[in-house]
Amino acid sequence: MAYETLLIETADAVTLIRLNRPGALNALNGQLMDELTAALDVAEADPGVRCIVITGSDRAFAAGADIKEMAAKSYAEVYGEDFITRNWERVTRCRKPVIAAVAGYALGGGCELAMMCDFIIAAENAKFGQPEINLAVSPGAGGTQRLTRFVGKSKAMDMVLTARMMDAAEADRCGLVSRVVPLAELIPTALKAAKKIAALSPNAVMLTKEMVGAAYETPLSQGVKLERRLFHSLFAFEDKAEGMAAFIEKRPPSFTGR
Ligand code: DAK
Repeated sequence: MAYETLLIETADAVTLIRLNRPGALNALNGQLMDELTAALDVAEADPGVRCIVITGSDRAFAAGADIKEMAAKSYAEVYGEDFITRNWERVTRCRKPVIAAVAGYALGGGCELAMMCDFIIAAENAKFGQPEINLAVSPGAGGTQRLTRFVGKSKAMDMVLTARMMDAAEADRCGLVSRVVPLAELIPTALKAAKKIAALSPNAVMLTKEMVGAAYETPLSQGVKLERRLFHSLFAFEDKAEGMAAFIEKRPPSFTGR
């Protein structure tokens, strides 16, 4: 498929998806979200891809849903076409790990998209915000829920009610991002993390991702029970024997995904 709003490269089992609407600070319009959905479908279906990185430009990860596209939409239209739900949540259904590499603005739907990924690596110039209240709407792609789980009620309320942006240092302090690096090191750092993940046993990676994801959806006792069951299930794969034998034999493991 030819993409008009994305730039995509795959190397070393990692697909790097770059949001690419430079004239609109990567505002997330219907075409971009359709293409992102298609690109994630392709990466998920390709057994040669083990990890995905989503990034934007140095100036903007994404400045939100496309306001110019949304402005003319009526209630009947957004409800009728299942606006947002239809094509915004593919990343939350990825079984393979997805890293957001964020430089510049990650606002509104851009912040929500980053939070849908498994973890966020931020450049020092990153700015996160949910400024929808300025437009007399609210976050609509999970922002009130995921941001609150990441940063707690007080900061989430502050951000969604005042539209205040959080810089990378504050995002690091409050756990919204996993690490902050100089802008020039953002993509190399994200790709290094992705390649490390891609070299591991894919079943262990996907099941471990599922376990951490469950921490957001289940009470502790249920989450721990799920973890135990999935941990046991990892013993069914040949990769478990290989990983442990390689350690004992003091050699690098060779994982097959079986
Ligand atoms: N949409 C469309 N165009 C945008 C845009 C956006 N979100 N953000 C920036 N642009 C465009 C600007 O219009 C400008 O285009 P031209 O005028 O050159 O044609 C170009 O990008 C450069 O922007 P600026 O000239 O404004 O650049 P500055 O450096 O001066 O300012 C800024 C950067 C990021 C502070 C500013 O552009 C800005 O405040 N942008 C809007 C940020 C924002 O409000 N984002 C939240 C969008 S609302 C829903 C689900 C989800 C949502 C809503 C409903 N439902 C389920 C119903 C989500 C909503 C949102 O995300």
